[in-house]
Amino acid sequence: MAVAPHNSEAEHVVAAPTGPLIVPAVVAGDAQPVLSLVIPTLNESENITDFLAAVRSNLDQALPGRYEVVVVDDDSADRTWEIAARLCPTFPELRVVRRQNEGGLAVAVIRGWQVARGQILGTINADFQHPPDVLGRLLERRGSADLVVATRHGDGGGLGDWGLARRVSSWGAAQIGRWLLPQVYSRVSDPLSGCYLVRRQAIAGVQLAPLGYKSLMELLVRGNVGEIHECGYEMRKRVRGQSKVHALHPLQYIRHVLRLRAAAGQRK
Ligand SMILES: Nc1nc2c(ncn2[C@@H]2O[C@H](COP(=O)(O)OP(=O)(O)O)[C@@H](O)[C@H]2O)c(=O)[nH]1
Ligand SMILES: [Mg+2]
Repeated sequence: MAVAPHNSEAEHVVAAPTGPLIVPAVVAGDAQPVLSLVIPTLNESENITDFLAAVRSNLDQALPGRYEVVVVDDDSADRTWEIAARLCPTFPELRVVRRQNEGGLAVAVIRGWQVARGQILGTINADFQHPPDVLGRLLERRGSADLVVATRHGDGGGLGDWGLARRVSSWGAAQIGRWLLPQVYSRVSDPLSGCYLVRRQAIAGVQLAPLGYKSLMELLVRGNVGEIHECGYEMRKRVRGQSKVHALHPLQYIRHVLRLRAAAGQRK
């Protein structure tokens, strides 16, 4: 009789949820961490081990024993998911989702929250552009808010040493957003941020439908987000690996903003 090979990485990898993009209000089971932090990844083999170590040391200080980290990897060719899964036996708070039938950064984040068990849901990039120590500051700033956003535009925030092209495209994206979604920009200084914490109840049960990179705008339009706090951070330059932004992303962003504008009109 053939014996299946023992594959310890595979044991720790969870399949991505499918179906509607709805975060459940109620979490089954006994394991109920306070915070579930989702880290979306695509070909981050050069960053993932060090980044998870940095997240771990920050969260071990801020919320010892009361958090989980969920890596949502899009079946990366460089096997980021496998590298992350190898850390699971020594990092019990870590879970790894391998997503094989779907793409898109914003959707990846929501898929992670669908398997998350915490009452506070969060996300941060894996490339160190958001400094991992922002996590402790976000938790401190949260207070009674539904949402706390790491922002480049205020309170010690900044773009670091971003190149001119990136500054211009980021400025352009913000101008389009300000024009088409003024109600979002009046509430948050940086709705394009990819690092924030949101209370599960503020988005539970809501059908989400983001396109492309930006998940926060989606929550601000479709969710039931009340009080919002912000926390400034200086965005760093990516040192290892490559940005996955490509030529089609600006178009996808505009389509997403237009879709949200229509959704916001219907909610009025
Ligand atoms: N799961 C998933 N993660 C992604 C995808 N695109 C980018 N990422 C991750 O999202 C984060 C931000 O992506 P990045 O390419 O650095 O965007 P940039 O900072 O705007 O250049 C990183 O952790 C990436 O690995 C995607 O399509 N799926
Ligand atoms: Mg990046």
